[in-house]
Amino acid sequence: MKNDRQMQFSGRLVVVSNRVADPRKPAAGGLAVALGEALAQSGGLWFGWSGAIDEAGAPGEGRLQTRQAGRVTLATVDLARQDHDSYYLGYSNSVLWPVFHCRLDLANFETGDIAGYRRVNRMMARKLLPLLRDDDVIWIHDYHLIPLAAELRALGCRQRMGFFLHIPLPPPVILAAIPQHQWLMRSLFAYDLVGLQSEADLSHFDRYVQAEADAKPVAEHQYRAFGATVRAQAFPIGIDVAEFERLGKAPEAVEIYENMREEYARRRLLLGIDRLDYSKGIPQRVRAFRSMLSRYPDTHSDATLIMIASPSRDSVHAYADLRQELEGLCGATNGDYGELDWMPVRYIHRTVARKRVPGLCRVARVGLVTPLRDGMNLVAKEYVVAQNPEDPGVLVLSRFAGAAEQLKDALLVNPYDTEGMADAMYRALNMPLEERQRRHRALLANVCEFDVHWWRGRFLQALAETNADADEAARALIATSR
Ligand code: GDG
Repeated sequence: MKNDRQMQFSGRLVVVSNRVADPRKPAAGGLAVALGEALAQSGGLWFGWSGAIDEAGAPGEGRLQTRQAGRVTLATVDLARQDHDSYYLGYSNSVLWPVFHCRLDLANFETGDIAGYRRVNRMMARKLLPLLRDDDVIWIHDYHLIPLAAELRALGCRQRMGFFLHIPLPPPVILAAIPQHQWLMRSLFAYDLVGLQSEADLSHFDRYVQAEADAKPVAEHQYRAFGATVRAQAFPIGIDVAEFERLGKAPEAVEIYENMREEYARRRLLLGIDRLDYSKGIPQRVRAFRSMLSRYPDTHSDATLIMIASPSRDSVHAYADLRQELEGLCGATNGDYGELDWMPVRYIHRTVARKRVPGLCRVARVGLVTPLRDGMNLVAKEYVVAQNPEDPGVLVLSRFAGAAEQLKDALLVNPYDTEGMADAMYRALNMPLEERQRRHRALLANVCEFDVHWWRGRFLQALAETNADADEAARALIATSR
């Protein structure tokens, strides 16, 4: 809980994110726990979509429900079917997600879903407004809610507001492909602070606002445009190391570790755990694994790739295509290389229980985190923490994950380079103990220092230091002049 002492807010913290989790439930995961802790300390409010779809609901309307979880109030709204389809499946996940991950080929610009995105952000602002107090500090998360601060300012909100983008910010030339890019980026000037995952993202922000918005730098990474000033900064997100270590010592994690070790006693395991998403580079990983089998015959009857790809956004078209492609690749690899007693690829399209994740990571000789593009990637950090320091596995990490800026002692790979990645897998499988230990020590030190508490403390500290009052009038102006 480093840095909490530095927080300078007297008021409540209000967190807004697309989904709201009960921070007291262990299944909520590290991020929910960390945000929940911050909320519990100051007393706070967590606001977002309930996850429910109201089939009979009118577009732009949402039923508000509140309940108490300790000192934290959880406030959620349901979404009307049309709002869910256009705001969530449509603009958020079929425009912003692909473009921000540099997949213009998968973006669907022609549906008119922007109207639903605006409508839901406006509705969220209306529902949140009566719950706010004057001295609240508001922390809004992720691409679903970029214009929320502007909507709140239009309703007269003067509170300090920060935004954190969990996914990458693409280079200006890619961002500019979004027909509404200027409106979206102008919305960011309604915040006091914009947090990004990596220095690369920050440099994209700097370049965009200067080239496309004619923003004038007033200090380092602080810009004036549209009559307002905003500060941007990189805050690489971390994991809750202590929580993950605790999970790793629990009976479920120990049991899966021991079962797997026994079952695969004669094999060496490579592991991938991802949501089934085209940004995660999953087919590219199977192709590289296959290339390793073809070029290094000593891996036959030995190297085994376990790929857990949990279902995600099934009703978006591009995800169904990905699933089909992956099933074909895994089947072909097993068909071509498998033996009666050895399946090279174990592909599981289900969510494994969170309690089992540390045990799985620990048993794998190689952790494969090879996204084509990723804001950060928490699996990379979880894999490091799960290892036995005496006999650690090797992290193979894509240079295009935000985590690569911090985890330089991983084997960094280019996921588009099939042979290069195959060589890295082979090198990882055969890395001498001393080198594995050295790399692991350095990685672990980094993951422990920059954990989720560091991230949260750093962001809130920077938000507390912004000059919140200076531009209120101007921000209200841009919010209403849309
Ligand atoms: C976004 C950004 C950024 C995965 N499969 C299973 C499972 N998981 C858990 C992992 C990890 C989490 O889900 C995934 O986190 P990531 O960071 O990899 O990815 P996104 O969901 O895409 O998250 C990303 C993150 O926001 C935070 O800012 O790092 O770049 O895209 O904790 O362990 N958990 C369980 N079963 C699974 O099958 N229980």
